[in-house]
Amino acid sequence: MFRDTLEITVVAGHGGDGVVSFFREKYLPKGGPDGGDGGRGGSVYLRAGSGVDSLAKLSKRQYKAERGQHGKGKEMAGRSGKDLVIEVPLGTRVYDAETGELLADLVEEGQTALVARGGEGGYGNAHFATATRQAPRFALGGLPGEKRRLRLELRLIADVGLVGYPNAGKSSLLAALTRARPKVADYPFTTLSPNLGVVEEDLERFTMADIPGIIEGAAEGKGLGLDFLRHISRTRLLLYVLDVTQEPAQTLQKLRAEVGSYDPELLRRPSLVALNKTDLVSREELDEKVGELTAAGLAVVPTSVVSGTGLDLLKQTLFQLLPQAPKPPEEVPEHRVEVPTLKVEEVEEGVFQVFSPELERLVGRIRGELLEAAEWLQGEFRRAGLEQALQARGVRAGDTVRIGDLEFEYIPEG
Ligand SMILES: Nc1nc2c(ncn2[C@@H]2O[C@H](COP(=O)(O)OP(=O)(O)OP(=O)(O)O)[C@@H](O)[C@H]2O)c(=O)[nH]1
Ligand SMILES: [Mg+2]
Repeated sequence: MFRDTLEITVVAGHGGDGVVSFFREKYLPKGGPDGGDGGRGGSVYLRAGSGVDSLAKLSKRQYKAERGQHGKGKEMAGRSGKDLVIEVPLGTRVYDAETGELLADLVEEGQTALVARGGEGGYGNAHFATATRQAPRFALGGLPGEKRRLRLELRLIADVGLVGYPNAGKSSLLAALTRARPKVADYPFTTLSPNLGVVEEDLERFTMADIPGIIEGAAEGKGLGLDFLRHISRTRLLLYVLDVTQEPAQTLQKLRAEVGSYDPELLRRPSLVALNKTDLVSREELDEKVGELTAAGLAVVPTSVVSGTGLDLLKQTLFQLLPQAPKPPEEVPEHRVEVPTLKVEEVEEGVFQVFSPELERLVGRIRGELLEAAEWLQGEFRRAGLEQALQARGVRAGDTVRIGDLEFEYIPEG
């Protein structure tokens, strides 16, 4: 089965907690703090590999990376969670399913995207020991891993895309020019999913994609429709395959109308016509049809897969045209930037609440004695710019400041 769109949920591992622990040994009543850090949670990655040819193998709805282990005494850090790498086909685009944002476009072998970052592990109490704070009875909890719903969309990557009505001989051409063996049969919609082949000559090569036949209304979803037009959107050259016995000039016009209503840019892409099944018409009829098509402004190569005529010329023409064909335009994934926000509001007279997801989360991560962590937290608050924010809001010495569960009296620096 071929699948070209899919939604999955990826969940990175939770970070392990740091622990509160003190060194203990016989005859040594009071040892120093030795609580180890928690391990980082595993992240989830998508990696493009040519061994995967469809999204169908991704059968699970949810993919979860391992969590990080908690720290232990004797300053033993918890083990990090294993990363999870999901293999996807070349040409997979990755969108955030909720926002629609393009996160990655995996077009090269081995290209990898981080789609859910593992949660950071927390510090054990050993981390917080200083000359003046020799026995901290607090540690930091691990952070949750990122969770995201993804929409995956496969767009084949090929140099040449075969476009034509059903039964025109697209799959036959692919089979004649490459080692691919797509199904060929004398009825429309034989091809239900795209096929890729490689055309080779000496050291040169290009790839060719055969997609299901396109009919009028495809751009609005008729026939196998839109889904497959997407696959030609990344080809450098469109090869229109026309059956010489089926009104080729009109057919070309209708095909181009469909392609253009899907994406007008595709009409400006380098194109060529293979006028196929020439074994079925007389020399005169062929000349007449070629004349009509040439008038439409596209170069025409008459071919017959049955007799083999024109196949070599078609191949040579494609080799000639391709170097000039530009790479199709790429949408560049937007860069995600997180801006930390920090707001201070006076909730009652002399009492100020700090709204900052970053700082609230930090306070929420404290394990053990919250008050003992206050001094260390102050350093973190300073780095986050809390001092300036409080002063800007007019907080004065002696006022009460609240962040999450923590409440303290404000004493200006210095
Ligand atoms: N006489 C003749 N028949 C051909 C030629 N090329 C293909 N055919 C026949 O035309 C029929 C359709 O060929 P396919 O290659 O399956 O056509 P297609 O365009 O891939 O069709 P869909 O996958 O349905 O869109 C088959 O019976 C082929 O044998 C040709 O050059 N001459
Ligand atoms: Mg076919």
